[in-house]
Amino acid sequence: MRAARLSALAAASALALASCSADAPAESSPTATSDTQPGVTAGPGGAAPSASAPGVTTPVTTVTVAGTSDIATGLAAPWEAVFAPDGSALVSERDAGRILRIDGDSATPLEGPGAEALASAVDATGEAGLLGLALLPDDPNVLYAYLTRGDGNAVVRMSLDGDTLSEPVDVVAGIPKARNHDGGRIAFGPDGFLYVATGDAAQPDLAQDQGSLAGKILRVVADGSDSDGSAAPGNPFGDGVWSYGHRNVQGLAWLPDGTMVASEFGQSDADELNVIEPGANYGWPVVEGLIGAPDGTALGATVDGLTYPVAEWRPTSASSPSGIAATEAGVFVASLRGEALHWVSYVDGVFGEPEAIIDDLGRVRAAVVDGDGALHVLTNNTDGRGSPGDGDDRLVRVDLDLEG
Ligand SMILES: [Ca+2]
Repeated sequence: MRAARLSALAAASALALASCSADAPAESSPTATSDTQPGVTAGPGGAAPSASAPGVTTPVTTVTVAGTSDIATGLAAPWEAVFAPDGSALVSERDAGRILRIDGDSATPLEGPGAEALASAVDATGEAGLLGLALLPDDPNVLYAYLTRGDGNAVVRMSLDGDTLSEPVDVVAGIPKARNHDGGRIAFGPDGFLYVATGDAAQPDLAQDQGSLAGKILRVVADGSDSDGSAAPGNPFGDGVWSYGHRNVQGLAWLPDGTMVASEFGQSDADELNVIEPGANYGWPVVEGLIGAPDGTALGATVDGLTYPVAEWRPTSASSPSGIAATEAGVFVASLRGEALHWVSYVDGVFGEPEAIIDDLGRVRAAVVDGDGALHVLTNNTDGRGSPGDGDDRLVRVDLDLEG
């Protein structure tokens, strides 16, 4: 076994970041812009050595956390972070309907007609609000957002000129909403189409209803044109649906071999990590995890038309998974009630048992990889369900040791 550790430079950098943020109380942190939101501070960011440094031995069989460092603190109910090519991060704040740009030491709210429209339209009750974000891969000045509005959940598109958002245009509207189970993650797949994770809107039978957008993963055209939101070519049913039978999906990612994975909240007995295949039925509300499956059903199997998860957590207090990231090291899962970052190995196409590699950040909402391959997480302790600590909520860089 060969250890593929981060370079000495990376380790030194992580230590420097950690000591710097520890030494810099919020009120004395530099603020680069006059409209930087008080209370939100951004720590040292900038170019960072990759966590997936060349020379990593794959498959990765052991992952440990070498260190963590705050990139931004003082966030209010953050839900998603996406990284722009310039290294800055856009972070959605669920309840305010606000998007912040974290860039070096500054945390600047986006402004303009789009920002005003999001803040006024957002219907943030329970788990609903401004949720997922995605930048168009071919043009990072085009931003997609998933939000709960009066008329349901919707995906909208805006253009981004500096920190100014244009008026939103609907991409997908009419996704059933509820106080809970709103899905909300959006992500571009390696095929260039936009995948949209929805929830069952607390109406479980909608997950099996082919005519409803609830309890689905959708796959739609999103290229910044008038075609946005139309069914992507090759979809299994000729409409926007890619997979169904989901209770509440909030994590979407692709492994380096193209395998699509999604996290899913269970009712109370079993949370799920699923491999997503087009047209597959993931079983809700007929089954939850492997519970209800015929005796002997294996993880990842498809039996009697239902596809079962490749990994489970029992009971749901062990995880309650939201965002996920996938790298050559496997899958990283942000766990809310489980108050952890879980890692699921992926070796020769086989997923391992979930393992908590971070358990001291409280609730974790998102796991994201930046343009250099470095893993980041968003904490989720300020939305009323957690116990906020100093600096919460935070965008945290996670440096990993990988062994294979
Ligand atoms: Ca299922």
